[in-house]
Amino acid sequence: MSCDSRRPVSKDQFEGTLIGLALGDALGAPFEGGPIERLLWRCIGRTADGKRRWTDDTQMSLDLAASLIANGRIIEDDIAQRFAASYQWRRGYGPGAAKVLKRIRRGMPWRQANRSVFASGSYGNGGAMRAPVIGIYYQHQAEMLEDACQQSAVVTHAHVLAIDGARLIAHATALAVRHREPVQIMSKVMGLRLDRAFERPLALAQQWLCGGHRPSPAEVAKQLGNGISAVASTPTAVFVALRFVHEPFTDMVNFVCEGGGDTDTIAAMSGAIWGAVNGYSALPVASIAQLEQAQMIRNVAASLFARRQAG
Ligand code: AR6
Ligand code: MG
Repeated sequence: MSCDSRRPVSKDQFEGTLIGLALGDALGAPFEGGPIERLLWRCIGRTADGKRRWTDDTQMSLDLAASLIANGRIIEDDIAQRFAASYQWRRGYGPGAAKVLKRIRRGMPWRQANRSVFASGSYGNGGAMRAPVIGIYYQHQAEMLEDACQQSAVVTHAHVLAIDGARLIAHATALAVRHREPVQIMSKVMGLRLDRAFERPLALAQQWLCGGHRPSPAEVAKQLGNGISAVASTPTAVFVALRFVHEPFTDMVNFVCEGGGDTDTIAAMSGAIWGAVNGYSALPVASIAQLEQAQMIRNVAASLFARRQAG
């Protein structure tokens, strides 16, 4: 394996990020939540032709990518309209996010809708799960990346912890594009100024990575979290991605699924980071063949890459 180096971003990495995200989402979805959620997904988790369906994580990432392709930058009103238009209950949106999107669709301004369910806004991981798109698009522009994270999250997730979760995932993805070494990526992540709630899980993740400790899925879930909040899932996703970055993608997803909880979103975020490092060409071909609309997602990634290259 090469040592750390700055690499020009490639189309393969854009495709790896988006397909990695969608694959993690679709492979993790059958394991999310408790018995009722799992039973429901057994009924609706396949397309008519037997492909594995993805959930809101991928849908919102595709909407965000489409908005960037159309506008070249983040325009909150446009993102809000795209998110609302794409909403479908069967994609498994969080309960608060579902209400926000339905209200926007009915005409409520997003600036009102995003605080209409929780006065402080949602602290769920819904803003973070789409943040790899921001990370890869703005990977060389740290200031623009910061603004874009805030703008793309706040439309549905106004809470400071949700926005910081989006910043963590976007920066981790951006760093993954340029560096291959987990310990170096982690040390740069530690330099981000995030809310104090992220300090303990990130410090532990760094300690594990630097010390070569290989925690079990249960230990990761217990110590770093496996929940639907940004704090209880984004450090977990970063740790898992870096722990498995030089190992097979499928092993990483199986690890997340064994840890339980919000498996689809944790696997989506770690899948995107893994894909940013290793590219599309390293992803498992057999799993891609089973993925809903894989070619369409790949095309979106290629268009986003072209938009980025065009400046
Ligand atoms: N106060 C109290 N509870 C809250 C607050 C708050 N400020 N914010 C969030 N919650 P939501 P998401 C709780 O609905 O983040 C899907 O499967 C509340 O119980 O905004 O978009 C996605 O794929 C709320 O319903 O959803 C993700 O995996 C819940 O946190 C996951 O759900 C989630 O916030 C979260 O998606
Ligand atoms: Mg999810």
